[in-house]
Amino acid sequence: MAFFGKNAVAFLLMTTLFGVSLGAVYKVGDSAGWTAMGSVDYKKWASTKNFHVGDEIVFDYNNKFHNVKEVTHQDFQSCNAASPMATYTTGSDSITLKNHGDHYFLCGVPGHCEAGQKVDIMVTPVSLRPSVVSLGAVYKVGDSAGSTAMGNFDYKKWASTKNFHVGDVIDRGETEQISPLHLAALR
Ligand SMILES: [Cu+2]
Repeated sequence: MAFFGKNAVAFLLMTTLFGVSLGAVYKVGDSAGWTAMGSVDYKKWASTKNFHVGDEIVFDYNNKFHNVKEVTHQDFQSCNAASPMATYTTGSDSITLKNHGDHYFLCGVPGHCEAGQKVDIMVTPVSLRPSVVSLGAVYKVGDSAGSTAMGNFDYKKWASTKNFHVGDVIDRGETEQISPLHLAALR
């Protein structure tokens, strides 16, 4: 019974954490995709978005004519594609945003960056949900029965009455705080 209770709690934690962490997917340039035709103002496009760590951006283009290179700020400014930090060439490149700050992308085909095929993806820190920001609750597994109680305590029912969030503390003899690190470890 006790082991089942722990699993039920872990399962609930995972579903809760995954629910918090689901990232958005943005197609760069929307329906126009990644193009040098001048039909998309990528600066304007990016300015309407609110990128967070864990979000995914997708570059969609014909790879006979374009590519995607992640470059430094300086190379972004000068449209220098000669020393990229990363190069993507599939024509449907999914990139997961892993860090805060600016991520600079341009097309390395001569003339394209100059024609406007460049985008600055600014990733802002994750804004936690109010319920997550609030002081974490402490849940003693099994309440007064404790996690080692044998037999007649319904752990599944106990867990189903709780609403776990990052920052909450699980107490099953030793305490354990739910942190964003758990979240990463669970992925
Ligand atoms: Cu191009």
